[in-house]
Amino acid sequence: SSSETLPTNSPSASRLAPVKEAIKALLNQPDYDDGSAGPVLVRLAWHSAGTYDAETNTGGSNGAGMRYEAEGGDPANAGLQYARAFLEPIKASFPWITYADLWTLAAIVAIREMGGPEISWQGGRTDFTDDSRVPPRGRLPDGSKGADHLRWIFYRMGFDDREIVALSGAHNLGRCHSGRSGFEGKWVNNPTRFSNTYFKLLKTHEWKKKKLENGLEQFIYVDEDLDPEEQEEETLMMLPTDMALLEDPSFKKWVYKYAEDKELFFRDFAGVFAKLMELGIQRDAQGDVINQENVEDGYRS
Ligand code: CCH
Repeated sequence: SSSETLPTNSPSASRLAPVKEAIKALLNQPDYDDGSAGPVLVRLAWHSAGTYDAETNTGGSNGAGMRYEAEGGDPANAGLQYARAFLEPIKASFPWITYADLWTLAAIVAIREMGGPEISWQGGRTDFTDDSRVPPRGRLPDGSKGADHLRWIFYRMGFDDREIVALSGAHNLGRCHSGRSGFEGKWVNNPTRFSNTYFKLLKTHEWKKKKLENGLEQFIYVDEDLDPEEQEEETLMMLPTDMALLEDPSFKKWVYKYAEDKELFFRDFAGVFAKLMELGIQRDAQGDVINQENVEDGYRS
């Protein structure tokens, strides 16, 4: 039976199936951004996990601390309230699933639905019941910085250079919003389709530095062959941290490989995103989560 192959505090496949269907059904959001909730759901999961600090074993995808102001109100998490709001009806329909599991599962379902790889996922996360274990602010990356900053942030989580570049490929999805991060625009023309286009564009286009009205600097590409109106619509962007992947030889190598080999990128991304979703979670030999409290009884059925 499934109880022999699945961790006992992770929801069973049959229990998860309708939750996954419900996530798929909410992705199409004609009035939101580029018509999909997918990209912002992926960012929610990433920011929920990307607070991990390996040395102190704090932060990570357990707890769903962004429900509390201490974490949710971090300017780095601006806009992620939309992602959480998209998922509220699902939480209401399936109250047995924890927020921490729902947020990570939603990203995995969304990536697959947007044409990305199948990513393995295990449940069993619990939700904090107060904000006492919410990680300190300042652990998420700052887009205006360079390669040293990327290493500082991602080495802290336990990732290496190849993994940093693979993870950055998530910027195939979604966009920057001037009212959230202060940056503006999308990385690729079809930002709701998961692919390696981000790496191809990073490698081939000529990116020009542009100072925004708010003082932030980003890089843009304008197709000079288009008429002015189309140029406005089709302007693409890169963050300084995205450009840092080109400037640093050990990062650049992987940008070029992923630009040329979509399958390699998909394989690496699937592995590294699964690893990201597991940050801060300890499991025993059976895959049971061992460092969580309050696992609901429902998870054991
Ligand atoms: Fe990112 N990201 N990200 N990012 N990100 C932004 C948007 C998305 C950085 C900065 C930004 C990852 C890594 C980094 C997504 C996934 C990932 C924005 C715009 C900034 C700024 C936010 C806004 O204005 O709404 C920096 C710096 C790094 C350093 O490496 C990683 C890793 C992932 C996932 C694996 C996704 C998806 C978005 C689009 C969100 C949306 O709302 O469309």
